[in-house]
Amino acid sequence: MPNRLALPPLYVILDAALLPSDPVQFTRDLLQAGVRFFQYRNKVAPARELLHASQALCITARQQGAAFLVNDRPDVARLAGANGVHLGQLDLSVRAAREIVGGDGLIGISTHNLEQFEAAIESNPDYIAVGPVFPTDSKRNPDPVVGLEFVKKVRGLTKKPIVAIGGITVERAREVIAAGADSLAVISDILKAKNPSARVRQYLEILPASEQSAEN
Ligand code: TZP
Ligand code: MG
Repeated sequence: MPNRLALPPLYVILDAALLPSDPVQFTRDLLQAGVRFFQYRNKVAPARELLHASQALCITARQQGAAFLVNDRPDVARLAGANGVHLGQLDLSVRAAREIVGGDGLIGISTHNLEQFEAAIESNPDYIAVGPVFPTDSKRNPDPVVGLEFVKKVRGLTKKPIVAIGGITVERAREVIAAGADSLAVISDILKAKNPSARVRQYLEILPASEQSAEN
């Protein structure tokens, strides 16, 4: 696994359900617009297909110096040469994933309530995601909305980078950062935009330029 990378303020999730017919070109366009952190999320592809797609997108992202994570699957992340993996509550544990992606692999974990957040701190991932912060249509059976108050609350519990996810839009970006998130994970507001690159540029104008180290 390649080196640990800093966690940029915009984290784009390439959700296969919303990607256009040429996902590599789409990724290139977003890289050109300034995205430096990607996750590939594909909830339906068989492992082989998942690996194939991950490899293609990973090469594209990393050629431009961006980080690339695979959702759910540390094995696929490692085989694809990704920077790491994003885990959900039902995926392999952080400890198990660490055995697969190695000490230099980035590991993020999703949390949806205080208990999960506290357990996540103990498991020592590289970042902790919280959400859904707002209602979302991009996840099947989403957990209850946690709201900005939850982001504020958990901000006080750790120095680890916090990624906010769920219903994030350009219009809401400032308040989510103000609540304490280091990075905003976005699917639909960018992937469903008429002009995704322009939408990315809007985020980057608003978001702090400074990067948060993923090693904290
Ligand atoms: N986990 C919590 S909310 C969510 C995931 C994967 C979906 C976020 O998508 P969107 O379209 O940015 O609300
Ligand atoms: Mg998962």
